[in-house]
Amino acid sequence: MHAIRFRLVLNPLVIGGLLIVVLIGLASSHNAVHAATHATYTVIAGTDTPYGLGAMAFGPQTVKVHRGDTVTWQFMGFHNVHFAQKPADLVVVSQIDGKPVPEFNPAIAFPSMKPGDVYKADASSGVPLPEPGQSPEAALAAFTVSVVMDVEPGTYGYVCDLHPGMVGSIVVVDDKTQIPSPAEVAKTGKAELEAIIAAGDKAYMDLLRKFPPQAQGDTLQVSAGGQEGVAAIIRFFPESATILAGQSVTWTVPKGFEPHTINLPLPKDGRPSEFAFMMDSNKRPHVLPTDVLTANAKSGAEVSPDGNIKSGFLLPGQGFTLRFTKPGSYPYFCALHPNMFGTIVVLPAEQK
Ligand SMILES: [Cu+2]
Repeated sequence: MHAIRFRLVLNPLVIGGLLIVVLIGLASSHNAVHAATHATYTVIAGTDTPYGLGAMAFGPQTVKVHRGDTVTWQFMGFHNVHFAQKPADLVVVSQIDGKPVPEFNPAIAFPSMKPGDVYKADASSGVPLPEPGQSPEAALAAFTVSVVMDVEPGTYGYVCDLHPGMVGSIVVVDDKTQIPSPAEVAKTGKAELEAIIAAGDKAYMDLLRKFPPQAQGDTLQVSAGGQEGVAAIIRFFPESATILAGQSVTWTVPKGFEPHTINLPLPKDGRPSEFAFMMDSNKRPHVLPTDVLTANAKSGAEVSPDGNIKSGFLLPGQGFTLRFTKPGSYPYFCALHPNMFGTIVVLPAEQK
């Protein structure tokens, strides 16, 4: 497998894409043929805007189908589909070649179903990973997940493992029950997601007002991301700010879906990979976090003269504080989210 040479860049979830392609290529016959009477319903998985706001929801959240109908997911953001009641752990510690190693959960990274399979409890779709040279957008567009609901009438819940709280359900009803058409379902799904984005837009403005770019007292408060219901905003508020030498910055990750990191300085040669792909001696694939996700500083630390700080994973609800004693400009980034940047400008203490 020459694929093991690639190190994947981009998003934390941009992992093992190569393998997925290989697996799907090997396994899938793409020959799900259904009776003409069976309908196909499309559910939209998330919606990401170019300005960092995303809807962490399936639209529509609930879709009714008849037995034998197909449900297809159209991915408009980085998500997966897992037929389970609760999400799997994102990172697990595995024995790899006799050593305990934290790795991106293979149950999430790699698919256990292929397009056109009949529903099976606990099956999961894998994640929409770019192949080398492919853009994340192209990877999303090419990512196909569909399932034939040839199962007893009832409610079948599913989750996105990447965004705990992002849940959907498929209700299978008997043939006599009238249900909305695929076109109506598509319209409902779009409207549900638009409403989430609209609420997120409003929250975005509120965050700009709520987090001014100066310290209050001796500490500048920065919101690492924003959250409004199931809308997530992948930006720092404020993105740039000015403090005085000796003051601190506290980043807080709002309760919600998205973890972040605080890393400084900016990398010299492009974005570092946050995960690396490897094969163990049994030829099993693994996706391992790299050094950029490994903490080298504790909250409360003073920024060293070379300014090399890595917070490690900051989970929703967690905070991280740094004290800046030396004047200068300190750009930083989140190692999990491309385009998530901020800058702290530190002025000498006597001036403002
Ligand atoms: Cu982030």
